[in-house]
Amino acid sequence: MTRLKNAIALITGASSGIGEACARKFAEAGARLILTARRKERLIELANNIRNDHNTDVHIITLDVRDQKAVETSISALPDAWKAVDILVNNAGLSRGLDKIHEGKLQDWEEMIDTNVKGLLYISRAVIPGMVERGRGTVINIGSIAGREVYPMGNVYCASKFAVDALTKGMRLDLVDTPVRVCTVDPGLVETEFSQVRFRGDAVRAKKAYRGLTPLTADDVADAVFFAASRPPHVQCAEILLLPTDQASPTVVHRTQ
Ligand code: NDP
Ligand code: 8X3
Repeated sequence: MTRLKNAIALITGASSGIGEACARKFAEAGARLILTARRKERLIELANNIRNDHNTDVHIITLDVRDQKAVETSISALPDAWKAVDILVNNAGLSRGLDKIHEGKLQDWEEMIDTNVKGLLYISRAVIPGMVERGRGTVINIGSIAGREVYPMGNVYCASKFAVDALTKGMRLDLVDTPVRVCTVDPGLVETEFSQVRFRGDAVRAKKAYRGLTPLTADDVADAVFFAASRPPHVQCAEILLLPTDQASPTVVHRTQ
């Protein structure tokens, strides 16, 4: 898609799942990529693959989005050729545990809120001013069906995604008098490392989340993100709710076994 040729896309959480799929999708369209996550080796491998497959520029930043100082420093220290970020995909995020509210672990709560809410804010605060100054930009936040409807034991993860929804709406209101557009892509069940992270490496429990149904793939979500990013400048694709055909709500899911 020529509209994104040479556009600079900054993707958080690019070392896996939806972020990685977005990186490949944008690279196919000739975008230049700034890829961030904590796992440096994964970013290096992905960047090398993308450079080979798509002959496009990739810049990596090893970054924990919870570290406000590191976020600020690494964005302000971007080389001149990489400063003009056109597309920000706020994707880095995670869930920890699935516990009743009175049994939840404080450390899990802190990690989800610090990553999904505060991390997204830190990155946005560092990147959006440049978009406003340059008079162009697209922010795509990865929300969730969990940010539209709470499910049992989803409590704090759902709250963090409700917060993402509020921030998306707040950004759109505050940026309405600028050319910067703000979108949310809210997926249902997507088979990535998400459930393995949620259940701390318990592969059997993680696999059960997708038992007897056909979940979305990370590529399905990347297609939606790409659609939002590639609309003409006057079109703001405000919200995309993307569900597997087997899913009607967080709790109403058709399973064959
Ligand atoms: P993955 O676990 O596969 O990917 C998560 C990504 O986030 C990784 O690249 C990880 O990189 C990064 N990340 C996590 N914590 C941090 C941190 N502190 N600093 C920087 N990067 C971080 O899961 P998904 O691809 O599924 O998740 C991506 C987003 O999609 C999340 O926001 C999630 O909430 C959302 N989502 C997922 C759904 C699903 O069913 N899978 C459905 C709806 C929404 P690293 O560990 O290297 O730092
Ligand atoms: C991830 C979707 O339903 O597993 O945001 O919480 S769900």
